[in-house]
Amino acid sequence: MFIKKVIISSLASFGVALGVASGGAVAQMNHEMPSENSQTTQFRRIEQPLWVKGAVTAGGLALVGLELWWFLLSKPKSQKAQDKQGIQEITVTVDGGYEPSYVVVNAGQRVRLNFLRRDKSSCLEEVRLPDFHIAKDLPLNQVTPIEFQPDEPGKYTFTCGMNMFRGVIEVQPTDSALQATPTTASQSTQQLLRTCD
Ligand SMILES: [Cu+2]
Repeated sequence: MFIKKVIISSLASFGVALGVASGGAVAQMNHEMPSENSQTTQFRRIEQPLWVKGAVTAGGLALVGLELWWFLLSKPKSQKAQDKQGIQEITVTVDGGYEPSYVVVNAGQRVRLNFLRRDKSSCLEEVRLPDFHIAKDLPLNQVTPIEFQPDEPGKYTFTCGMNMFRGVIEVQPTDSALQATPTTASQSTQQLLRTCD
């Protein structure tokens, strides 16, 4: 949300600067050229066609809408790990980031993340789970399983070796009441977004 604030404040300051500049120009015009004739010859108003004004306005509104969608409505796709013989298993594809980048698991049960690295860049050759003291190299086009057991509910991150790409592991409490609520994932995503403020 920091970026959004920067954009909004830069837009606001641009608007203020524009207002001050045009106000100054009007004052100057009135002061130096009292004659209406010279004013019209030197500062002829160029009337823009209506469709140009409309297109510029529509373009601006579309950009504002896109920005709002990007910062407020786009959510990371969350995916729940599947129980396979007592281990919660999920495949995470590593290709220009992590897919899924938001993994939901249950507390108190072993987790196996199968990292499939498709990205050649050295940036993604290592994956780290600092909360579980895990750092592992991912060979290209291979599945590298990483196992750990999360006992405490909460949100844990996994990142590339340089901390540029990241994903989230949400560990849910094992209470059956919480698990049964289908909205839990999206609610917690919103909570996560709020903590970014
Ligand atoms: Cu990196």
